[in-house]
Amino acid sequence: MTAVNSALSAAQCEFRSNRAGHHYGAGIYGGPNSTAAVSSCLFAENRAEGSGATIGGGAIKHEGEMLTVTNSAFVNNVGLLTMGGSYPGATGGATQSLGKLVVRGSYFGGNQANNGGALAVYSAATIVNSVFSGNHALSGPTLWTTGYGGAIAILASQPSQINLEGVTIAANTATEDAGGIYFSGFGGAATPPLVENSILWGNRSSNNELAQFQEQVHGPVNLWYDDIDGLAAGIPGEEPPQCPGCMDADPLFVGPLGVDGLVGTLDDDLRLAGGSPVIDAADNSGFAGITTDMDGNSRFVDDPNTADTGLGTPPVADMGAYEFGSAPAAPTPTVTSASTPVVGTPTPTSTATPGDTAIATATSTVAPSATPTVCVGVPMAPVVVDPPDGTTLNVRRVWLDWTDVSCAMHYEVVVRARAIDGRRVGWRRNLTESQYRTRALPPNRSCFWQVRACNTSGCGGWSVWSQFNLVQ
Ligand SMILES: [Ca+2]
Ligand SMILES: [Ca+2]
Ligand SMILES: [Ca+2]
Repeated sequence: MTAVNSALSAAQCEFRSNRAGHHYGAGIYGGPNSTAAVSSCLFAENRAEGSGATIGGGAIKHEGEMLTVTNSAFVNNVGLLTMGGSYPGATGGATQSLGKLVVRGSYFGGNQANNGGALAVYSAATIVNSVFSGNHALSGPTLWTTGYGGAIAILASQPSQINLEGVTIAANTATEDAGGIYFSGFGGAATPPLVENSILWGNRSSNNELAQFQEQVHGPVNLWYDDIDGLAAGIPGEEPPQCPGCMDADPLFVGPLGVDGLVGTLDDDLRLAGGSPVIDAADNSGFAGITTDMDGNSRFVDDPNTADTGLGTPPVADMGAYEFGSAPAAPTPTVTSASTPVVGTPTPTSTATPGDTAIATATSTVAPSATPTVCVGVPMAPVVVDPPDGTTLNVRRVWLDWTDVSCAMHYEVVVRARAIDGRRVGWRRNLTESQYRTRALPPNRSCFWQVRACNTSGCGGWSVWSQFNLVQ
């Protein structure tokens, strides 16, 4: 699919085994003046290969205004330089991003490219609650430097804010430098990225001269409340790495290879096992505006068996993509005498594998039709449906739509201009339907909105912030 001067959105879809030549992404190409929003999609075995100065993005190449990726999975996509010489290497096996990028709740496994096995980032980016497992950066037939950044290569050459929040990066490899995250810094011209509340574990590079720490992350990256393999040993002969609130301890993943015994496939389970040192060890403020983890469960859950070593008012969040012990509230009897079946919210389930969250959003928690719905406590957070995150619209009044939440009696919506802490331009409480049409909003503006569901017990968590852009 290609978008130029337009808004593209794709949901609950699969892009498989596509091929692209020297310039375009094999799955999606977002060209100049476009936005693209992808949600609940699987990208598998797409390849962008050939020769050229900008080749890459096996699944998605993004040169537009905004690319939003939500609850999706990228597996075994490839960006490769096949004939080199004076061309630089292909970057971003899954996604090559030259415009603004937001990734939430997504899985990247087994992708490869010359630089940035999964992701190559050239511009502002926010990556939240996502997993990178078994991606690979491999040297190419070129005079340029290749084999950098097994999971992510940050190649911005000018100031751009790049944040990783609650990200798990494990068992990625690079032939040259930084199996995890590589940041060149371009002579100090680029803004140092922030890697916060994240796990970098077991990433490797074949360059034996590197310290174990540099195999996880290389370059002037700001680190804050992370678990990093080799941090304690640091880089021999250099000052210890600056990493406040950080640790160097096995995060105790449940099953990093999954049942197939292979790294980089959809069944890799990077959830935390009991006793993991990263439980209740994050800085809550880093998750401001984020209410859920990669499974769509609450981001803030206390584990009573773990001392809180993180920062913030309990419950304290965990490092990495998954919150330990977080699950949808278990129902116990009361309320509703529903004679009609009530269908629950199709949020990703807590038992789903990363792949399931990508392709199986239809698996909802459905109450048996003969049984009255039981409700206790506040409702779950709704999931934003429309407009898809990052959409550009040319209307002034916008229809907002979200999933019905079981046990909700009414909804509350907030719309803010320019930023999630910007001026409030819309606010409604006591909405009895799961949709709302705003009043006329300011033109030529980005708006951010979220919604929560309420009942007699109070209001549940807010949905993830969603953005739309108004042109007119
Ligand atoms: Ca596996
Ligand atoms: Ca605790
Ligand atoms: Ca916690």
